[in-house]
Amino acid sequence: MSSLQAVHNIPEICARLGVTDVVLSPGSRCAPLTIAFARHPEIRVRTVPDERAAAFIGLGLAQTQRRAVALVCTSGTAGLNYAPAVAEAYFQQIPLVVFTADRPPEWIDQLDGQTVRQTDLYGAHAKGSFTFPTDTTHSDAHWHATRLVSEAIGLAEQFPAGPVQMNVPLREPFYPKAGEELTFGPVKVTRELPGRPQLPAPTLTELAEAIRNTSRVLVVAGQHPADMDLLLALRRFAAAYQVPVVGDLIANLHLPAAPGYDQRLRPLGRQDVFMAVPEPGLKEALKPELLITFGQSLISKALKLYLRNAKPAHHWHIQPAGVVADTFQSLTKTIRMEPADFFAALLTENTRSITDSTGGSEALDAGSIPGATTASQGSIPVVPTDSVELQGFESNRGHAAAQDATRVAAAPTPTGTPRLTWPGSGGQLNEAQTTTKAAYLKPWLAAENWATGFLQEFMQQPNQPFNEFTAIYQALQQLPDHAALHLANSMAVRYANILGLPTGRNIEVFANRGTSGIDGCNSTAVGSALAQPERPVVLLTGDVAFFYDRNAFWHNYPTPNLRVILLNNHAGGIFRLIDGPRQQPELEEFFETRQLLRAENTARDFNLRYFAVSSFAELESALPVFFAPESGASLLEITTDSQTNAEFFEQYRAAVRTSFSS
Ligand SMILES: Cc1ncc(C[n+]2csc(CCOP(=O)(O)OP(=O)(O)O)c2C)c(N)n1
Repeated sequence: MSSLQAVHNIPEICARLGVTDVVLSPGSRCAPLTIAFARHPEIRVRTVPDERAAAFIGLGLAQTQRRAVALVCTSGTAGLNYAPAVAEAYFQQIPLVVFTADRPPEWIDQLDGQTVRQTDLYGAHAKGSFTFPTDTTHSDAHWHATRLVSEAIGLAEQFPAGPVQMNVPLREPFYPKAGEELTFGPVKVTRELPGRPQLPAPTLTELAEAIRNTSRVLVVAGQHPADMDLLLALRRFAAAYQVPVVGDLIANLHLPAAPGYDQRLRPLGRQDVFMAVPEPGLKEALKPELLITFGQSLISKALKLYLRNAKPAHHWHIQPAGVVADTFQSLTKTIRMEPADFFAALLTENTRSITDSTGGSEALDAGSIPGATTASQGSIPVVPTDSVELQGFESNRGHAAAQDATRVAAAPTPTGTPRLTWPGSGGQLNEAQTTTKAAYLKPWLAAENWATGFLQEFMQQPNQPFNEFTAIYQALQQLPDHAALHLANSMAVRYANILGLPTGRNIEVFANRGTSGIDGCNSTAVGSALAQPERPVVLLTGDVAFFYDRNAFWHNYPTPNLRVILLNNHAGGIFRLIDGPRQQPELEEFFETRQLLRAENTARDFNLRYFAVSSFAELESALPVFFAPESGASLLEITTDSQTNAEFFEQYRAAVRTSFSS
């Protein structure tokens, strides 16, 4: 088989294995790949000239589609420009199959043009690196070539998903001769059928027993894509075992778990606020004995440091495969399951022990509840969603004990006896267990309530100077339902994690927190917008991150659903907000890198509808028009002063301290 035909088979294998999208960047050496992908009837091809932007756009597509996206570039530095997105994909576990065209091996290091050393180009930041055979005339070489493409896609998608490189050395001619027919004929593919690991029943029983018998059990979620099975299982688990669950915004635990599901059962998310309270009594009351985690990184530095210092006696991390980080230096067990399966399995286990003791069974067919099915579970205990309630959020009864124990007393918030109740499946815990669990749950719920009330009051105070923290608060309140919210590094994602989202909205949150780079935030959001044209995609970004990645918009694909909110304080404002750089004389020139750019020209260049605001009144009138579907791809530039932002944020931090202790 000719080399050109072997390359022509690549998109056919991709299509057979479910890859639907490829992002190409132009070049000569990659021409056979470009032509093959461009001509394939089942693959959507887009071309983006800047490879760094192209790779992040591919990442945004793959993140949304939750399947591998292919990238194609020419030889030389083109592939090196993929590196930031490849690293992000590696740490955020997003499947990318990266085809880098190359010179044939005999021409490497021979002073030929556009040549670098492309074998294993991404080193430790790719899950694997393959070399496509240069000569495919022998039938074994043909078999090898097709096999490798299947393997690369399988490896990229296998948990933990990630980027895989396929280096493709190509000899001239790159273009089919007149009359030469290249076909998308039948190809042999090898399909991966992923499994979901399970623990043996006695092990699950032991773990459930340990959770029941430990008074202070805390669940903390790191970055995790939205997963309805997980949300439902986790909320039921929390109710059944009476444990607090804490998640950063990027853990996506704030989403409604199922249509009509009671929002009061949502996990806690205001940890950035209450963990900043310098109150030893509160910190003591929140200390876990057993910490259960899943997902990837945390945004909340305060929570991370707290848990590191707290040194829980036991830390279990739930992750089906791959390297597990000992983030809190306390790791004692790695649980090789999908988090959704783990929490669902413990509910089954939990019910089994109740059933054993009461002789009755509460288990129903999980399939009858929206969102309740998981691939592996049989039946789980369920109750009608509208009968689930979280007592204590509404009433004011019995708060005195919590006040004494934790000094959450000062909280101007709804109070009461915090107890998660789940009519119909109560009684899993015996009385003593219920009492100790409630005593630990109480300060967590009270702290969350306090923080929620505090934020509401603080953010709505009159006579504020125009500042980005409050501007973001106002913008978040008006996000369209069902939006995909992309949060750029670094203050955008941090501010949003403090503020949270309005309750009951179906807003999925994304951020490049694998490597926390500012270099591809626009492009990732563009990829997300291209992947789901029917859904509003909103990017919240700072000015340095925005101007860094302007080439995200340099292509010919419309994104009418994209809304970019640019917080322009003419500087890397974060450096004025964090201790260290803000005290140094080098702050303005070397950390903030003050710049005078405005986005109006960028908006004009890339055909984005442009809105500019520099007061609360302007913001208020711009937001509804900006978010309106008919506005099309739009950019809202919110101009603030970084000094004012820093002062206002400092006021907020001081208020967190003083409001709590007053
Ligand atoms: C590729 C990359 N270079 C540098 C950094 C370090 N860095 C983190 S935040 C930041 C400034 C971001 O400024 P801006 O986009 O205005 O947002 P904000 O200051 O509000 O966070 C920089 C340079 C990074 N995270 N990634």
